[in-house]
Amino acid sequence: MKKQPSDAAENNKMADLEQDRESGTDQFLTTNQGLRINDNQNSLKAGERGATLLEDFIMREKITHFDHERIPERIVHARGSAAHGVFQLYESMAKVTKAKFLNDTTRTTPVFVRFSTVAGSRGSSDLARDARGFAVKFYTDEGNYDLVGNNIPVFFIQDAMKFPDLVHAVKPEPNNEMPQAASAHDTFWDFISLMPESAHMIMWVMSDRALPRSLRMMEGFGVHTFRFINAQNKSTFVKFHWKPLLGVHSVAWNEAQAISGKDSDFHRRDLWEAIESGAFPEWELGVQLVAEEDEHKFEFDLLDPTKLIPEELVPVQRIGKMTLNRNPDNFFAETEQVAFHPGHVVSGIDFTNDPLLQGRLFSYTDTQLKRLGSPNFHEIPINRSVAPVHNNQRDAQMRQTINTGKVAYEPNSLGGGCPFQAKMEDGGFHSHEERIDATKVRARSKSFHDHFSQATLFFNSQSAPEKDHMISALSFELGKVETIAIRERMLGILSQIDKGMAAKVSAAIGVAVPAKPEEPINHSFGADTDPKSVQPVKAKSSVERSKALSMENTVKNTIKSRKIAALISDGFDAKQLEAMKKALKAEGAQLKIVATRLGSITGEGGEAVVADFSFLTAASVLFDAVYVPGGAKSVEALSLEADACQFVNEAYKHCKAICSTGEAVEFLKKTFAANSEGDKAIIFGKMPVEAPSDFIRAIGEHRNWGREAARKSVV
Ligand code: HDD
Repeated sequence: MKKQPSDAAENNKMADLEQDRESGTDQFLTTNQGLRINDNQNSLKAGERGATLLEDFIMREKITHFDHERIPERIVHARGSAAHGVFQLYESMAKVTKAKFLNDTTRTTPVFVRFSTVAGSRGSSDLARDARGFAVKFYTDEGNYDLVGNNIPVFFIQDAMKFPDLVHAVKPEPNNEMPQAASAHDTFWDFISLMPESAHMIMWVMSDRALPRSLRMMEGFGVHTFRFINAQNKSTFVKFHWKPLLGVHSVAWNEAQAISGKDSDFHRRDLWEAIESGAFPEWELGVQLVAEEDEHKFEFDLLDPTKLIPEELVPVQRIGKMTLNRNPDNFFAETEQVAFHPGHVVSGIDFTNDPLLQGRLFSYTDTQLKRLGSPNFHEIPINRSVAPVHNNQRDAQMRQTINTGKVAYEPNSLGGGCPFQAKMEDGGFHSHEERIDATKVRARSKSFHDHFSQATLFFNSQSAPEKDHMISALSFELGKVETIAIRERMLGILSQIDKGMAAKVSAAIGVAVPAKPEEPINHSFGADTDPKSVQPVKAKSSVERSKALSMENTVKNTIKSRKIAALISDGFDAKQLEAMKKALKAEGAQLKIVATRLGSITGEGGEAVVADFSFLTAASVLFDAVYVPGGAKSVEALSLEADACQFVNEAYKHCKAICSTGEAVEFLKKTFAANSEGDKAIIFGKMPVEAPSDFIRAIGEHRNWGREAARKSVV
């Protein structure tokens, strides 16, 4: 284990989780039975040139194990990256929940967090346009608590019954297995165009939220409304949020596509490297609390997972901080085998009747049985609870626990009645006693029928560049749809969200908005239901714009862990380079040298700097900003290098901060960065005084998205 949390109690908990680790160093090679292996190079043969013998139990064991190395990948969220960390509570939430890890500010709770894309296979690119999974396992003293959320606060569908349809529609088309990790194809939009309840979620996945700059710069959401239960068994509704301390930032779509080619592990690498370098990712856990008696005071239903509670109506209270401080040791054992489940709760947290959540409560155990192969998946080290487990479950494939004694039933007298039920005051889980007096039906509540008002709220809350990106994304996705009737139906949906947006997409994809956009529309009802009775309605949203929904309003005052490329060639100005490196390092950012070749590059005064990358091994899409130091010879060489010019042009196109000092201004003049008038993210600086601070401010802004509108007249 590389980094041990300091707290002693926690060390013990972590030690429990570590007990099955095996380093393989300083040890003899053995079979799985512990027999030392003498020759790992040759199979047992009848003579040097003879046939291999069936007797070779060592080779058979090795190959059998290899043959079974792959387990089924997750049907969704197959592509994932994870890390260990800790959660620290700021203030006791005892008033609303009896969950001990949310009561005691002196406790540190270990966590394991897995981020994922949804649609792609395990080997697909990190930069697909997609929602991101954000699943947190809290190893609490009262058992494991899993908060299995996404980086988007709402979902496509309202009822779990539709989940297989949604996933079949978005996955590669079954006849030709295309496209991989992409929603831009007919089956997805066919389904969406017939499911108006997805309108709100579609706005989010067509926004830049679906293209995070880093997993460390994403928000997380529990999506459903859950319940907190306090010691008096009083219930309070709760929505969970994760707020990244680095802010919420995204890349451009064109950039995402290029990153997929240059480094399809971009997010995985970024998370790994940040943790290795000590720049530990941090999020604050936020809660929105709604008193039980206020359940019906909103214009939407709290049980509808296609709705969020605007922060203007219920503020997010930040109650603790999660820090990821340790990379997994073994991807398969930890990241691949971790088994999350929304039904892994602790006393003090309970469910609501959200029909999507209710279905999830079934699905996750079922999927783990298939994927991990046995009901003993809880015994895999990464899934083990740090709270002791005692019950009468026995046997099954791959059982690890060696239960002693003959009592495996309850009630019993031979085992002294053990293990016995826990009273509520001893932490025994007691389901929230909700009064239900209902007719058994297959139906959707009328309170779920407003599909468009929050989609409109989301669109209206975006800045102008964010709206442009959404329109481009929709134009791209629907432009890839071959069936014209699907494009038309989608325009019908979009026009009910925002007519201006629909008109722009319509112009881009060459299909007119249908005259009667509201029909045909809703397919989320049974065959005997009168369609008119279930058509979407549009509620009046009590909030017209919500600040929290736009990334424009996020944290923009830090460049911690950002990567900046310095373009150099022989003859660069070493003093300027050093000054910039120092200034960026002081702010927690890294300056990486990208040069005309790898190896040692010589400065004007004979100084030597080793290149981190060459123009062959790097690309501007892998960096947050570009700096070009002076030095006449270096600048001349860069000016003649098409890749160097392209590096800057791409950074310009993706609205990044670009800075030159000394003679490098001449190089920038040969690129689009020459269009710097009024562009605060293009800095022609004098070193060492002004350039770093202006540059640092510009990088902190993340991007100058306003450049795109200006660029249209230039590029
Ligand atoms: Fe799910 C995995 C999040 C709806 C069925 N889901 C999975 C993961 C995340 C989510 C983050 C990956 C966990 C990991 O890293 O291992 N899922 C969500 C959210 C949803 C949601 C936020 C809606 C609010 N999911 C949902 C429904 C169903 C499922 C309605 C089925 C009825 N989800 C699964 C699954 C997966 C899964 C098939 C695949 C692998 C796994 O569970 O362990 O059971």
